[in-house]
Amino acid sequence: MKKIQFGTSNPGKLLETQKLFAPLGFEIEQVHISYPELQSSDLEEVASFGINWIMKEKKIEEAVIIEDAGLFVSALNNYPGVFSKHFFVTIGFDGILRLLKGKEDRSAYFESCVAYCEKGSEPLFFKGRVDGTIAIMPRGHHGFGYDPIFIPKGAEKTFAEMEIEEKNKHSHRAIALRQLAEFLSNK
Ligand code: ITT
Repeated sequence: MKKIQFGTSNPGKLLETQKLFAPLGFEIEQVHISYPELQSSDLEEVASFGINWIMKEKKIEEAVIIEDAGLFVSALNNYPGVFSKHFFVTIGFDGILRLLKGKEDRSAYFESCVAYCEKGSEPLFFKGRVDGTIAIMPRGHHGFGYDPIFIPKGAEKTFAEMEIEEKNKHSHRAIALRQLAEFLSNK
């Protein structure tokens, strides 16, 4: 089984990635490497800085991925976006629901940028986006982060009401990871 290390502190991201790659014969191993997060409004810039820093500073066995993601809410001028983690740990998804009270436009999207790098090669980037709406009330107990308030387009459930396999049919992360999987299977 081929191994890819995943530099993440987020067990939810890890599980979603493992579920998607297991049938393809890849073992995804979590590694705890914290890397500096660039202050930029562009996820790819953040991921690019992170992966280049890791390849320079850390010992990678064969290949590594990192992922940066965020929730972009239209009525909040696309906030929290790249600040999604900070917003989540300080104000939480309740804060989004409060800010959207009385607003008609509840559209939002999640975006993901996956950076992948093999030892001795240049990093590659894969992006995914899922459009949807912010629910009126939080629903569901699966997943992490903003999952209880995000309903992807074409679904009625929030991400938190879905098992991982179902979330992976829709999610920004799965869209980006499937492109990486396709790249790896064509190598
Ligand atoms: P890393 O260690 O991999 O960086 P993280 O949780 O810090 O994990 P990000 O920096 O990408 O991840 O932060 C993005 C935040 O956006 C994350 O903490 C969640 O609050 C939110 N988020 C991203 N993807 C999500 C998803 O699929 N479902 C719910 N919330 C998500």
